[in-house]
Amino acid sequence: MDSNPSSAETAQKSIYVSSAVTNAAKILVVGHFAVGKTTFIGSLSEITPLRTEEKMTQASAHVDDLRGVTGKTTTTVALDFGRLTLSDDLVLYLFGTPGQQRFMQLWEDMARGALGALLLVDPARLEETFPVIDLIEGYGLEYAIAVNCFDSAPVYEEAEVREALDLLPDTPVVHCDARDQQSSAKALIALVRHLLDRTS
Ligand SMILES: Nc1nc2c(ncn2[C@@H]2O[C@H](COP(=O)(O)OP(=O)(O)O)[C@@H](O)[C@H]2O)c(=O)[nH]1
Ligand SMILES: [Mg+2]
Repeated sequence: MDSNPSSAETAQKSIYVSSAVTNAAKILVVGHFAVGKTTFIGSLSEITPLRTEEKMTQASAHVDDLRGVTGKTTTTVALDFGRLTLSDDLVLYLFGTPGQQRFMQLWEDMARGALGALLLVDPARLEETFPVIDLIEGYGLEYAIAVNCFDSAPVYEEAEVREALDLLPDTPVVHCDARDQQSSAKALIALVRHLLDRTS
């Protein structure tokens, strides 16, 4: 085997999945509108994420609720997709799945074969998380909570989030900044650890 790969080969390494990878897992990144799903996948994906963002217009004013949301000019019209190699033999495929009611059919497809879901939560809009929890539980998916720490949002301790969302004691709750790669990775690792615990 060539132990000295050419620069072209090195450049391609990050585009293609290594041939050593024997395990691939599908993980959903879910949450309500404007909670940071697209941002999260964008900061973690080693490939240019597939995004299906469109500019929001007046026509969507009654569809996507912008109350309490600042600086958002686009909305996801289908899904986000990214990839993250966790170890020599394990790659994660990240599917950002919108929480809005109009995406129910998409959930049907996305949930199939998924190992689990990372549920992003905006501490300023905790109540918007309930319909998404219903969906996750309805599809029987294991999940972990990642509280996305928006600058102006109230800061809740883990126990407060747990109580407000009525979580089971073993559901992991972590705080993250979806714009930050390391912080997002920590949140994803909390989910993966939880999934491993449940399967071992
Ligand atoms: N301050 C802050 N802003 C964020 C964070 N995550 C996302 N945003 C911003 O919040 C808005 C909504 O994020 P987006 O990823 O589009 O949400 P999505 O609808 O769930 O995909 C965008 O303007 C992001 O730049 C975060 O952790 N902190
Ligand atoms: Mg989005």
